[in-house]
Amino acid sequence: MTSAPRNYDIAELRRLDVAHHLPAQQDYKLIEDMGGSRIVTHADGCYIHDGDGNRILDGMAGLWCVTIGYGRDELADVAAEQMRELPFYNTFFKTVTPPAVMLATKISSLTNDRLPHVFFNASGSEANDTVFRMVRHYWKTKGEPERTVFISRHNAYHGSTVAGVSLGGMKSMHEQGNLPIPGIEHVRQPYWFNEGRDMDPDAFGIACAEAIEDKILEIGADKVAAFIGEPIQGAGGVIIPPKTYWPEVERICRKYGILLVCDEVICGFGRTGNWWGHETVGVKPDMIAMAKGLSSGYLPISAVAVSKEIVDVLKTGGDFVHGFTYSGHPVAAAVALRNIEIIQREQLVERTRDDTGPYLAKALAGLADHPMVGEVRSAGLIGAVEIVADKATGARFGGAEGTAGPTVRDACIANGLMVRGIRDTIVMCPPLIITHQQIDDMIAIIRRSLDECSAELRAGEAPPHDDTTDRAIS
Ligand code: PXG
Repeated sequence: MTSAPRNYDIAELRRLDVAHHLPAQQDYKLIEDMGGSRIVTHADGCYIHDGDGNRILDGMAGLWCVTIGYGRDELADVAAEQMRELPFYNTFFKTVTPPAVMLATKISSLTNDRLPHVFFNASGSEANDTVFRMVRHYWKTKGEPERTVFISRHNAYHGSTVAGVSLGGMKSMHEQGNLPIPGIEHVRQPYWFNEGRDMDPDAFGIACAEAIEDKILEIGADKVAAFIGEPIQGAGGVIIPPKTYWPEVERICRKYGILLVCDEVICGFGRTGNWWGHETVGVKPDMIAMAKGLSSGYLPISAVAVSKEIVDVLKTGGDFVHGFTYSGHPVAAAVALRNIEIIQREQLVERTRDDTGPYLAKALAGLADHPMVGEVRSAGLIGAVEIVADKATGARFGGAEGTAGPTVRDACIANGLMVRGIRDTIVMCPPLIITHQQIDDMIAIIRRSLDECSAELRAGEAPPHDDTTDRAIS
């Protein structure tokens, strides 16, 4: 149950928002010109409510995270209980709390104990910072200190900290703050619709994997520490690689003895119809980063799960001097644990795999005949619609990759659906509790919004850019 909305003074909150609050990844001047951000006041199930009285179907599960939907009393109760019993204790003083141990054990079991050791942090970015430091420390401890280089992909998203941005491949983020830091190399992304339509998808997948091998040979295999990738790129535009890609990536990593790291921050916890995105794409990583769906966003928590082989080496290296105040936070861990129990109890992974995922794929396929739709794609409950000016050639509005996505996204929001617009793509990632009817509503709103934007897009009006990753073309 969602508590009744409080009697907020929305106009005053918007004024104070402009005066004092700096939002994430935004153009502050744009927010000022808008007179402040939309104030989201409360939410239930798959819907968010704003201060203007709009009820919006949340096709983004918050920010790719509210897997079990909003308004779960059970999680509020668990948090309150844990706060009363023990609101905080750290994992620095040879100490730990029961929820942290139990959650680590649960995460290990979700990997079938293939990745039995778990390190906690508070965000996806911190998880990837942990990956970065742990991998380099591993190789040094193992006696191969030269192995320091990470290979990642253009248009990957791995977070907003210095290591996260650097591992990521968002050009607009690199341009701010002289990033990436040294020792990170980016290779092409497996984005068939944009970069490979002149090739058979399977051959394109192999070619993209070969780019990794070429890069390894260029750097020198003995200097490469790890390859990191999202099984499906989320913020980059829900890029689902051809099925040949990941197995070939794994083969190449194994051939050169390079660690394989999957960033499961979006793909984990059932999103793609399996517990892990790496299962969906068919590889066995040495390390995974997770966040978002770990707690369904109810509290900030992230984790890195690590193989026995890596931890055995770390055990020979003394202190690994890495960790955060909130590593293994007991309240966040207790909430995450119960969140996972709910996912299991309600069989949301199986439902995504067998029911709602295929239903979304079918519903999206029904959009494919739209004159402005170049491609639809999905895996489980993550999907994308490519917006094109010319269906036959795939040409974009304005003649080059642009911003049709944010334009159509704005229309979707006005029509009662929250989605993301990334360049010329509409992406969706609804809560895993979404129903068939809500999926139908989502697709109907996207169709209607495409129709409504058709004239504007054909007239070539420049739509506003109001979102950093929307701009991230690299
Ligand atoms: N890895 C992946 C794959 C992510 O999607 C992070 C790491 C970083 O997590 P934190 O918790 O530090 O934000 C993410 C986060 C977007 C968007 O534009 C996506 C994310 C964050 C902000 C915006 O869709 N994903």
